[in-house]
Amino acid sequence: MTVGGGGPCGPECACGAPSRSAFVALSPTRTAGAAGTAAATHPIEQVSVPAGVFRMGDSSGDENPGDGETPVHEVELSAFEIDATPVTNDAFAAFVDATGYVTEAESFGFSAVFHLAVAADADDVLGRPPQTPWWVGVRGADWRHPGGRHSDITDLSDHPVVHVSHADAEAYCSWAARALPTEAQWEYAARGGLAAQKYPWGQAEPGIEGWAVNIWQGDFPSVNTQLDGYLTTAPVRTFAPNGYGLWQAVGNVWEWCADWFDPAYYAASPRAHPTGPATGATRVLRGGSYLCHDSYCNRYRNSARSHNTPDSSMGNAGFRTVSAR
Ligand SMILES: [Ca+2]
Ligand SMILES: [Cu+2]
Repeated sequence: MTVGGGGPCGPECACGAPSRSAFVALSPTRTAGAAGTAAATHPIEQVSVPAGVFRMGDSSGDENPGDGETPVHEVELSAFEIDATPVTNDAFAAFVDATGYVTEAESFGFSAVFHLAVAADADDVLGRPPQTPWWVGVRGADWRHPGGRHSDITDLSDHPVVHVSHADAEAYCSWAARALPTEAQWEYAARGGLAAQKYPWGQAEPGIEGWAVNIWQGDFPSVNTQLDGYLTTAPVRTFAPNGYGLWQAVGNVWEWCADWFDPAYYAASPRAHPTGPATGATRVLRGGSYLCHDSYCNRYRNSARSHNTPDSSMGNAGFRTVSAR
């Protein structure tokens, strides 16, 4: 279900933030970023996903109109290694310490923060896009300051890094000699060896037997009862891993994939090793986030898709990596 759903819609229909351009009229001038090079150690545990064939897409009838979760189609993949968890703040700090990399949120001077997570002075609040007033453009929000200037990551070292753009994620991957997963790799890994199931753990709805995923409980976007324990991000090893050893493939934070987004892609996707459309305007995001709620954004499912421009960043999106192709 989507608010005002029923037709094709952009990322504003999902719980991802609006694209950076929605805030840009309100933003200061961008300053140049910089990246050096240094020998990398990718400090995230990896798990093996065996070669195989799976049925990609939504077979449960939960597809969001316009997201392109169908047709279900067979995909064949070679074996690969994928991070057991999203890249953490600690891991991203190692990358930044080694290279001096400046993220896009830092160079643009702002990022998108969920309204209940803002920790900034009023004059750092750039405004709220009218379609999604729960997203606030906050000057000074970046990966080290997830709520704005008055926040930090002192107690969040094992939380997923957020406020990283697709370009930032690719820069990390270059340093780490890794790659972003293709969308097909991501979904195959999220399924954890189970066929045609809605969630990484199977078909059971979250909350039936305890909360197994960090999403939203209560009335979105104002009242979060936090039955799962978390208003925003949770440590990356919260709850339980799936059959391949991936933690929190769904919920917690959206994860950037390598592919360009096209809702029509599945109808023409090659069977072997699909890598997405040749070009596009937005990049794929997978897995949903702590803002997903059945009444608003049910994208905490294996097959759910979202997307945003490669320069966009927000407090509920990060990434995990795979072995370089
Ligand atoms: Ca939660
Ligand atoms: Cu969502």
